[in-house]
Amino acid sequence: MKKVIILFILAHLVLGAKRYCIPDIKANWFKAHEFCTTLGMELISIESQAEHNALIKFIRSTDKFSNATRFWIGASDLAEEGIYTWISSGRLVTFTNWAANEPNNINNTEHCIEIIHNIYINQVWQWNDMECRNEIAYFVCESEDIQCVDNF
Ligand SMILES: [Ca+2]
Ligand SMILES: [Ca+2]
Repeated sequence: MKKVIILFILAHLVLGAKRYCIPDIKANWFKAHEFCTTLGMELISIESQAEHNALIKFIRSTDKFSNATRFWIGASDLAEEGIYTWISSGRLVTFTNWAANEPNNINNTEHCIEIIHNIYINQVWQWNDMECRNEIAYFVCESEDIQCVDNF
């Protein structure tokens, strides 16, 4: 089982105590979370501009994912509409990077967060709330040494 999973990992980065992996599969948000957990990791939480910048730099540096435009991150408002928390820690989302007019919770069905790169509107990566069962995004797993205070 583990050997199979390792073959999926095309992108891998170690940043200080933080380790990022992008599996080469698209999945819905729940399966993404499950997959990260299977690796002993978590769906990524992005809790500062520095971490956001590091992630984008990492994505751009990979051959496989440099042209990808959507990745799940580990935030949702599944528990309470409009209240976003990180699945890895349960903590409230404080740093945010919403795209214009997001989160819009279309049809009251969008509860999971993705980072999107809209190359037609701008060149920046921003957040969007999307329907959790949508399977059109890659996802980023992370792990960290919880004894380390300075991650970057
Ligand atoms: Ca929502
Ligand atoms: Ca949305």
